[in-house]
Amino acid sequence: MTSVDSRTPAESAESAENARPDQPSVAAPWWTTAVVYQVYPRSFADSDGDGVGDLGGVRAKLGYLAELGVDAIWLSPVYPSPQHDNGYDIRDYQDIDPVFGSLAEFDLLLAEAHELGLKIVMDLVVNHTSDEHPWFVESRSSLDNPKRDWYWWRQPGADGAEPNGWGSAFSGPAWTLDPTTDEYYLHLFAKQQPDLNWENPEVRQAVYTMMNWWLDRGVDGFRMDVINFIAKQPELVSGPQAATDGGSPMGAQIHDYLQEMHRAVFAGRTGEHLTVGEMPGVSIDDAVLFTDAARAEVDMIFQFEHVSLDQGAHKFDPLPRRLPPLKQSLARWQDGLAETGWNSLYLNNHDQPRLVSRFGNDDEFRYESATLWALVLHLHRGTPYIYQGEEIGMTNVRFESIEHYRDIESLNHYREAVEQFDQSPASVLAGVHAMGRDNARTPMQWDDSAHAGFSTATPWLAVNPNYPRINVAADRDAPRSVFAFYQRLIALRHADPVVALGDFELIEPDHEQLYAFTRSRNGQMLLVLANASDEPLTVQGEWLPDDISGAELVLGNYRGDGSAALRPWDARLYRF
Ligand code: TEU
Repeated sequence: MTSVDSRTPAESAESAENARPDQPSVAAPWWTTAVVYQVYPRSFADSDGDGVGDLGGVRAKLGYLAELGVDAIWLSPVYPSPQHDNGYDIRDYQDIDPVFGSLAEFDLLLAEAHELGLKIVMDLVVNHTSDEHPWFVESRSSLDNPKRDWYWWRQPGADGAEPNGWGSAFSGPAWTLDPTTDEYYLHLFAKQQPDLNWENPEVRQAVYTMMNWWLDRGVDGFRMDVINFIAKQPELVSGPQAATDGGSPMGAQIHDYLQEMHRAVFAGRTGEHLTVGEMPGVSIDDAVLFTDAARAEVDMIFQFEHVSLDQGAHKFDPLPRRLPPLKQSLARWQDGLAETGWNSLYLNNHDQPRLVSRFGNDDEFRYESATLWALVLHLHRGTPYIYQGEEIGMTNVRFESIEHYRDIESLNHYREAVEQFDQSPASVLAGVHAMGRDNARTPMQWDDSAHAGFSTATPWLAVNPNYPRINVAADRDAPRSVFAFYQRLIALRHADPVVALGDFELIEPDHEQLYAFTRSRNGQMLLVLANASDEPLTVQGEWLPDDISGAELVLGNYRGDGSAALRPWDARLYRF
């Protein structure tokens, strides 16, 4: 977040480069050359031997992250929480859950990270609280409690039914009847995650006060959980049986709320902050508004289009994956935010299956396909996010029974599908194997010792059984190291303005195997050629520069013989 400069990254950089010595120059925002690493603390490193990762574990691994070369760490929630949704259900916004450590330890982490030049970005979960948050405890206690209106309460519909037909993201209705007052409250996620009523100005002020408290403590920004849902569509909360089921709950006031938040929290601050809003279901046009620097809302958003393409009628019923829709989708977002706004770039996070299993070949070509997707993603224009374990090519897990899973979304889905809809347990489990969030949440694989070096105790979620083969120590010793490849990509973004800011152009959008694009700026051009398939591929086309054989191969995932034919999952970056 830069409150002093309201020009687009492109405009700022342009003027910085063209500036004569006698003119003041303004650099592009710091995050145009930055790479962010997401830590999911539960699963990262356990320092006190209770089987759950913690802040001590993050502190112990700061050197590892500095060596990787990232600029900032996004920390998934570490606040006090009953942990129904692994901390995305917060009981107290201004403390640290004892399972993760203490505020004093958080301050140490922050100081040590800053010492190493690493920023810390907190997870801001303010669409909902835990049902154990004192605000909700008060709100539910009586119809005339002063905090009643801090949440969405509605009277039962006809025959005592839910106020409307909206469903929760974690199965079942989005409304739960509270016996204390015989009214329903709204929860877009689990019933232990009641939605805050942002129409109430007291709620908004309480959140801004809390955000300022963290920034004053020294944190460097916020990743904002489902932030576009804080504004609700009117029919969601006051309509009859909603005809909007399956649509987005986002309401039009969202821009007002984000601008107000910016004024109340960021406007007066100097220094380098980051705001990234997680926003399921938004369009490119929406994104331009959210990330237009002149509007002062957020720096960038996480959009979901490219990770929804393989979802059929239901998330757990994946469709066959094809390359053209994926690259065309990402290219549309590149084009849409080229002039105004900024993209964030991700294929993985704590909610998504592992990229090498989803989009690559996690068996025969694990190294090649992990590095192919790394190269492709990091050469797009935007701020790349790396999710823990991605940098060593960690894969999905296939536990043989639902008992081994912990994620509330998968468990609720399994119960509903098997018990209510009579689906076969084996087929439901297959969906969880492919799409379940625990794929991303198995403990970080540090080495081949017991529990993968994550903990000395039995971990809260079992380690992926492939850890003796796939782990940080083995990857770093290997001649072909995924980690080393990420290091080079990160260094490249820091050093090369074409990578950070160059124009993007997709080539051969309909090709089923080839992922090719150029980046260009000030007469320089980079070309990415990638074969996203198990079969060799001969690249042809009028667009292929004549002088390719003489071009500099900046980075590739095979030892180069300079041949024109791309081997399986061959990925190359050329400079002209
Ligand atoms: O996720 C919001 C979201 O829309 C989805 O990605 C969600 O995780 C689900 O998988 C939909 O199928 C955010 C957090 O990232 C997620 O971990 C939380 O569970 C959720 O919000 C509620 O806070």
